[in-house]
Amino acid sequence: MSQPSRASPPLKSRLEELALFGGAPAFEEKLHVGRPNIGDRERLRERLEDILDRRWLTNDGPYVQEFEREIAQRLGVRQCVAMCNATVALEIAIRALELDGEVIVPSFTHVATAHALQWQAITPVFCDIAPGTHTIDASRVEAMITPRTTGILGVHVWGRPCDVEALSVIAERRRLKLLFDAAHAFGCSYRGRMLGNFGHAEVLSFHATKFCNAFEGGAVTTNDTALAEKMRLMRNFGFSDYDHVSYIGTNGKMSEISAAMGLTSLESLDALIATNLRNYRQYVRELRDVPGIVPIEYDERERANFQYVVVEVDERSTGVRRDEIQKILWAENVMARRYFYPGCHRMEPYRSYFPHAGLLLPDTESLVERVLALPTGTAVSPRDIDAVCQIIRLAVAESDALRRRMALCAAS
Ligand code: T4K
Repeated sequence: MSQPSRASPPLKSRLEELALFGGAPAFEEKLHVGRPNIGDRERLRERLEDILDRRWLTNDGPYVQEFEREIAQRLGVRQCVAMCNATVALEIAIRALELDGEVIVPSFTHVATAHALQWQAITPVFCDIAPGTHTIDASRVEAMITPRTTGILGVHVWGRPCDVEALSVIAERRRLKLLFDAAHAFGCSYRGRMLGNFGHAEVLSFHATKFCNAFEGGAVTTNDTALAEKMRLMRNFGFSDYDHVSYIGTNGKMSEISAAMGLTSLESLDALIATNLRNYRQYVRELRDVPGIVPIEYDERERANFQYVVVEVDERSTGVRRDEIQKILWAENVMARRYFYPGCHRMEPYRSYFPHAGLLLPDTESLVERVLALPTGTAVSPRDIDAVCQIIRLAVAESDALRRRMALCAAS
């Protein structure tokens, strides 16, 4: 796998050196949170030649079928239905499960989760998160159920599993469908079993920025074979045979080139996870003693892909706000991200539909002000991480002087 061959970024030790105050940016090029991991280029080229030779470019081609078999086998799940991306995969799973009316979903997620419901005129009912987990608070789900509720859509944010057991119990007792957005969670487990096996179905993403990418791609996994068959038809306009349509459908097909990239990524999976883990551990080590900067933890008993390095910024201890740290980092070309600010409920159309939703989402509203995702993946070197952490350390150590300078800059 390709490693960056850039010059080492400087380690800054004085406020004057920060780019925000006139210093040269630590990075000449933007350091992104999730640049695509590129696997074995030669294997990808070979597969591309195969595709061209076969002249079979999409529509359930041989590489798509191989990709589906590989995913299903790795997850120990009966069925994997590959799709063009996770958003369409969510939409198809939602329709195949016949969700309707209202579905309970966290607001702390990518807006794709809520949109996949609203796109089909289903109302997303936003539930708060359990603060330490960043995932939907199962103990608050029941209070959100109304006669119109047909399902629960949990999200395994950062690849850390939701409280699957509690949600399954509620779904069963209240006769609701249970779907998981596992866009972040390929390669992660819950109580030793791979995510992708739970609820009625789970949805994976293989987008370019995901640690295992297919350029664009997604999949629905399920142990329900009839449901999988229905989704296979739905992703192909509902065609069950030439000239015969069984369901309303769409075009959710994965192309052969995406499957080729997906298969190539899968061959590097262990190395990708090892790189993510190395990066995560370095961040944890280097930020351990910085007051108020708290990296999220991954349960050591579970399998994880470590594709996100996320810190919570506690302003009371850092003396500097999350947004100020982000501003400093962006000036250095470190494109740290505030995922999932400001929460789906504060994005359109939801903020207009439910202007008071935030009243029921205190932990989400607090979390969106604190999280910051930091660059990781194979495009980020240990020296890059050194430089990023040094900038954060400097900002916190000099927080008073920093804020004074920032205020002066804003005033001038
Ligand atoms: N559910 C959840 C919980 C999700 O997080 C997501 C997507 C979905 C559903 C929907 O999955 P898909 O339909 O996409 O399969 C990125 C991804 O685009 C998005 O897929 C992902 N979640 C989200 C967490 O991260 P952004 O807002 O960061 O923007 P984007 O894609 O421009 O990428 C970030 C940075 O990476 C860019 O600033 C530049 C760099 N980049 C990006 C691409 C695409 C590259 O260097 N090369 C590239 O090819 O959303």
